[in-house]
Order: sequence, then C-alpha cells, then structure tokens
Amino acid sequence: MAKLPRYLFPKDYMADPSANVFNGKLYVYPSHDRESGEAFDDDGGHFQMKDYHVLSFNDVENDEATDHGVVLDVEQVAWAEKQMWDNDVVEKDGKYYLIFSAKDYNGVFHLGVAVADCPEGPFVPEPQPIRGSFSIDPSVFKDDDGQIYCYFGGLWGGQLQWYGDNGVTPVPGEQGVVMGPAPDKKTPLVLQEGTPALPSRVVRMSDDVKQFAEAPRPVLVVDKDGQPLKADDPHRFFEASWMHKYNGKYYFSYSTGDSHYLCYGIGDNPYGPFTYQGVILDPVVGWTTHHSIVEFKGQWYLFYHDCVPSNDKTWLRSLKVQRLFYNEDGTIQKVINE
Ligand code: FUB
Repeated sequence: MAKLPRYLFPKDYMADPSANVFNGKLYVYPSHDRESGEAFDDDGGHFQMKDYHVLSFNDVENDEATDHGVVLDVEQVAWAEKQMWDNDVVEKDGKYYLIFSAKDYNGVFHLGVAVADCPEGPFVPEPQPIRGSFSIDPSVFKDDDGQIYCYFGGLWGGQLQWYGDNGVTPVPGEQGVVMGPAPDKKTPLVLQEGTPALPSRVVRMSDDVKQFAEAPRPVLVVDKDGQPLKADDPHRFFEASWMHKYNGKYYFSYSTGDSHYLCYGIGDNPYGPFTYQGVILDPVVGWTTHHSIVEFKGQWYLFYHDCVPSNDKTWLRSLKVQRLFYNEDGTIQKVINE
C-alpha cells in the first residue's frame, strides 16, 4: 500500500482541488497559485490566479499527475478581470461544464461557466457570468436523478457577507463577530455574537447547466437540536463547500476559514438542513484549508492543500491526497495529515 498523504503535483503550486471521476479516470480541477507580488490582506488580495490547469490520474496513490496544461485563461473570459479562484466540473450528456469564480471589472465576484467536449478541456467560456450569481467557491454535484446542484459562497474576501441571508445581515459596526469588510473595503461588517452563522448557498442548475434554475437557498448546518450553528462557533461555515453522497445520505462539508478546520454535516436531501457531525481535518500549514471528497476504485479520498513546500507562504499552496474512512454509523473518521 502506498504511503499517504502525498503531494499530487510537486512541480507547481496549486490549491482548492475539486476531484471528480469521469470515464474511469480521476480528474483534479485546482486553482493555480502564483507569486504575484500582491501583499497579504484579509480580503485575499494575494490570491491573484490567472488560469486553470487540469490534472488526471489512472492511479491516484502511485502515478504522477498528467498535466493537461492551461484549459482556461482569464484573458478568454470577457466579463472577468482577475482572481480566478476555486472551480469544479460536472458532466451532462457528454459535455463538461466548468463552473468557476472570478472578479469582474468592478471588483465583484461572480460565477462563470465554460464548456468542453472532454474532461481534459480546453473549456470555452460563456460571455457573461451566471445571472444572479455572487461570491466564490462553486462546487457542482450531480444527484442520482440527474439534477445538478451548485453549492457556493465564501466570507471576507469571498464577499458572501455583502448579501446577508435568512434575515441575518451583517451591519457596519465595531462590536460582535467580524464577517469581513463592507463593499467600501473600510468598515468591518459584524454580526452580534449568538446570531446564526451566514450560510453557504445551494441552487439547482438549469437544464443547459449555464444558469441558475431557481433562487439560491441558504444551506443550514444545524446542531443536534436543529438550531443553526452560530456566527461565533469555530465550526461554522466560512467557504469551500463540497457535497458528496454516501449510503444514500448527503454529506455537506466546508472550511471554517479563520478557525481553519474542515467540517461536515449530514442531511437527507441536497438542500439540507445538514446536522453537524464534526471535524474532518485539523488545521494545516497555511491560512486556507479547502478540499473535496470522492470515491475512486473502491477507496474514498480527501483532496486538500497545505503550504509546507512553500514554507508557509499562504498564497503558494500544494495539492495533497489522503485516504478517508467511514465509521459503521456513517460518520467520517478524522483524516490525519502527517
Ligand atoms: O484560492 C482562493 C481562495 O482560498 C479559495 O476560493 C478559498 O476557498 C481559499 O482556499
């Protein structure tokens, strides 16, 4: 048995791995980190990614990655100026849809779609972002009935706090839980301690996978009493949504951002609510933690990143993989990043 975890692509800095199995091969769709010279800030201004690569594996435990090169560049996307952040790919009727987040020329994040004839790309972008889309970190999940759902959202630099939700809208101020800067980039937005956390969003995609088919809904992560996790709970949602299904149950997992965990909840349908279960991965080296979970050739895996190879430069991250196991009751055993 190979020794895991291992770095998936030591030749370059990549992050935010979205792993998917297509046609019997494993494909990883990462962000492509680079040294841009931008200073670190709480808005993620140091993440100045310009393009996406696709990596593929026949054997993810032993094989070197096949790098399919640049499959989409920000220069090709008419509406996007910069910061090509997390992306994910879903297949429908033999076409592959890459959903990605990027900033427009007004500094506002949206989600875009680009289409390919095969999972390796290249991907051809739509001229406009998805209507009504906002924030970052899309992940796309195809349910057994063929319906496709997009989970998205991220706080602070990901701008989710600009949109509020569920009657819970941060306000400019000084007391409480800081949710990130207001659009003026000066005033911190805060929620009072004890109010529900701002949720991720989920939306069903249109039949052509190029638009939302409905208004995005909040993804509630609730405790065992059915109460939403609170804004000051270190296990509440921050960014990096991922959905997978195991034994007929829906597993919603996410990053807690400023407390640096990967956590998850379990639900009975794609919209939730999801009952909080626990931590999948403790904090890694680097500020961000971001993941995906997939079964490949009979083994479940956690894909993630850390900043060990760059000596903790948080904008230069490296892709990793580790095996993931379930307990008999369907809960996930904590993954050890040794
Ligand atoms: O890669 C840029 C951002 O860092 C992602 O969108 C977040 O999830 C975090 O990993």
